[in-house]
Amino acid sequence: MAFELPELPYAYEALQPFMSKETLEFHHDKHHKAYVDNGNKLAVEAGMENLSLEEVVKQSFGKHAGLFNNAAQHYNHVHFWKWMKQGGGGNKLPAALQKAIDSDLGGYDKFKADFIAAGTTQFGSGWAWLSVKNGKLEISKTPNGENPLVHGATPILGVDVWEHSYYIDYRNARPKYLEAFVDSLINWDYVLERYENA
Ligand code: MN3
Repeated sequence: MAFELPELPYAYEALQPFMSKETLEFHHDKHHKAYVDNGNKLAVEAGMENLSLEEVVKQSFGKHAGLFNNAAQHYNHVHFWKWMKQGGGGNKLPAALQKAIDSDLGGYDKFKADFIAAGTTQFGSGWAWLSVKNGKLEISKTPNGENPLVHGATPILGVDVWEHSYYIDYRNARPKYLEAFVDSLINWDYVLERYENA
């Protein structure tokens, strides 16, 4: 089925001052749209236009680099918009998530430090992730559009560390962007929904 650019689930101004209207206009309207348009063309060329998005991501990995890059980035961004909300972030987590982070990742403070470190140490473009693998939470990082789906895990939270995600608002200060994402933007309700369905 054809990929479609979803509407943002909030107004372009909603995430200010942590993520500006200008960043969301470029990031959603230009970057994400390009992944959708290119992905649709390349899916037809690869004969994968009738597969679900997840199947395109998994089946193109390592085989069709152009299609994989665009389809995976479409998948990543569909969820990235929903992983943020106005008034989000911080350490008031839904109980089930708090429990899993305590038992699998050593508590919220360690989760926060390790998640930010994953994003900070991803050299060049990529993503930092919180995923469920074999029933347990894990933190990881991936280059470019790659995501945990192709490593047998289900991503329940991800943060985009491509420069287009933070350069307008934070210039080169990627750690400050990651700190703001964790403290003020994460939509823990959507993380919980992904966790319960993982
Ligand atoms: Mn992006």
